[in-house]
Amino acid sequence: MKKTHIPHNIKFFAYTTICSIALSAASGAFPGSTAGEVFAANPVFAANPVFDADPVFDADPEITIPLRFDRYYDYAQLVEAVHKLHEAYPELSAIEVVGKSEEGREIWAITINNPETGNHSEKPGVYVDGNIHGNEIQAGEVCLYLANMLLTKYGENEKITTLVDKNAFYIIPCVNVDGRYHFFEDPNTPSTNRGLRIPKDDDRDGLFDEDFPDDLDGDGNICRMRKKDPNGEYKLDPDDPRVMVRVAPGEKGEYTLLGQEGIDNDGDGQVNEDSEGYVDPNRNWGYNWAPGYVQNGSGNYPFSGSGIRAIGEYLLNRPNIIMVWAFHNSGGMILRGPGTKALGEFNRGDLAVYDFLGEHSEAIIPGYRYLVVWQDLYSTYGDFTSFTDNLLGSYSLVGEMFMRESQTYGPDGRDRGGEEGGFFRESTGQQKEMLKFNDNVAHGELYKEWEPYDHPIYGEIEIGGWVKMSSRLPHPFMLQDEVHRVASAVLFSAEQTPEVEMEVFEKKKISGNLHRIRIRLTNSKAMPSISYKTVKNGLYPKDILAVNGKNIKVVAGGEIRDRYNDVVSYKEYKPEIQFTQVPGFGHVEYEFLVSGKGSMTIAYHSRKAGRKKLELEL
Ligand SMILES: [Ca+2]
Ligand SMILES: [Ca+2]
Ligand SMILES: [Ca+2]
Ligand SMILES: [Ca+2]
Ligand SMILES: [Zn+2]
Repeated sequence: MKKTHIPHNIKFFAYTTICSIALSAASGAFPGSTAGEVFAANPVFAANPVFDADPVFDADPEITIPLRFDRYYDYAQLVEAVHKLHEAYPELSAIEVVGKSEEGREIWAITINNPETGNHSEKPGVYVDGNIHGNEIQAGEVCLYLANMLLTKYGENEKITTLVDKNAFYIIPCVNVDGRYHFFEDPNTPSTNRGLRIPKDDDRDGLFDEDFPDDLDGDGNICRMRKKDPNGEYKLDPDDPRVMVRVAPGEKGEYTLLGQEGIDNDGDGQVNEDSEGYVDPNRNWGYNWAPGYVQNGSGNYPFSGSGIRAIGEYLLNRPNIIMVWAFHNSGGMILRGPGTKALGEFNRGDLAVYDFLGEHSEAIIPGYRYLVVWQDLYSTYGDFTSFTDNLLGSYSLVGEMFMRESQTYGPDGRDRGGEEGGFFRESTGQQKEMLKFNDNVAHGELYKEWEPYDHPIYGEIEIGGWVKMSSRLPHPFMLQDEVHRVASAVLFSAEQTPEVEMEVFEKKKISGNLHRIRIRLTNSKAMPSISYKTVKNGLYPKDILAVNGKNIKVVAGGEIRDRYNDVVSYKEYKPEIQFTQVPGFGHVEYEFLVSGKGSMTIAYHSRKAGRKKLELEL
């Protein structure tokens, strides 16, 4: 199979984030709403000046449960949606502020768990987040969708009810809250406003973030500039003059492309050379971190992002988390680590789990491909899932949501263009298909027609191209389908978190008051009770199987290697405590030789696979 490289965060974007200069035209789009009153009456919102200052919020429609997924929620609406979910299902959910961003916005988490079946910290934890890159907003919607599905279908759908009873779900719909806020509020391209709001002097002139792209025509988008030029390298496509085609060698050109919409704000002779940031929040984690000269955008030191640090602590305080999902856009990929080749491949046991989850995810979300980060894309240092794989001991997957191919115009939804094009340098064939989609399905909402503009440096130019809500985001009419399937892959992984049952399969009197007790721990799901990597690195103690009782003494105990030939590897000291791992779709067996009379307790205690207890009378 030919590998297509579809990076969502290639270096190119490191220099294309932009700054806030004007509010989008969305303000005032929904007059007559009562959302403002709801908002003001809520002390949580009222206490936060960020909300009070948001003029867009007051004009938007009221958010109701079940949530709608035919629209995108801006930052304030996303936070309100989290509150509304909790208010509608207070018994199954808890919400909290995990930390604050550079600009003081709150990062909210919602925990979904049925406390009647146990404390969240004693259940296999499934952590899901999204929108660590500010522009990747559907990654927030899929988190809201998952939370909405778990809560609204609890008691209605048997599978979902079982999962909410079995697991603890920790969901942070928006990691990069400043990024999401600015993506909605400011003019952007589909790929800008990714990073953290930590000022950075990209062009090393001593000034920070002094020249970002500018929304010259005031339409809320950063599009592209082109200028008529008989010596230019481009001409217009004869079928569709919106498409620019590179001229053949020796052929006369018609146009020069001038990059993103903008002017030379600081008069240094360069246009758009130092925009907002750039610290990439997905390169700022404290495992396999590397400085900027190795990993662009990594920040000055690991966890320099205040929200990133807060989420790191949040995770380490929840060692029961065994499954992690982080959502991004785009490309239609399910990615696993390792982030760099030097980290080494996962061992066989963990690989089997990843492959099982990855292959089922591919089936649940047709078109998505299960890939390995360093091998199929590029090396990433200090990325989130390297941290969770290695320091949280979880199985971790990244979902790159949305395939642009499905926005093309044609029966197979695939690129039918001639030449090969990368993700952001589409073939002209693909461009034309996407424009037909824009014209006939999205009714012109995704593409800004080229229009003349008088530029202070370039003179008579044209501005046009794909708008910010295009390209990496499904059109709202496609959103529900996308988030439902992707959330279903999360549900599948939750189903595969360990489910350990404990039984006494033999209780035999050997002599006098000496008994032989044999115990079996069976795991009916794909994930082991603790990952193989965790065991190998000694990240946590293994699971504990402990026997005790007032009037009993454990004389010997150990794992049964061969039940038929009575091969047991006895533990030399403290035989009443055994350390174990229960493999996925497998079991382990232990033998205890116990003297004495009366009752005894057998307890299994796993950080990630829950707890079990049995009482036995001798
Ligand atoms: Ca600068
Ligand atoms: Ca900068
Ligand atoms: Ca514009
Ligand atoms: Ca400049
Ligand atoms: Zn991303």
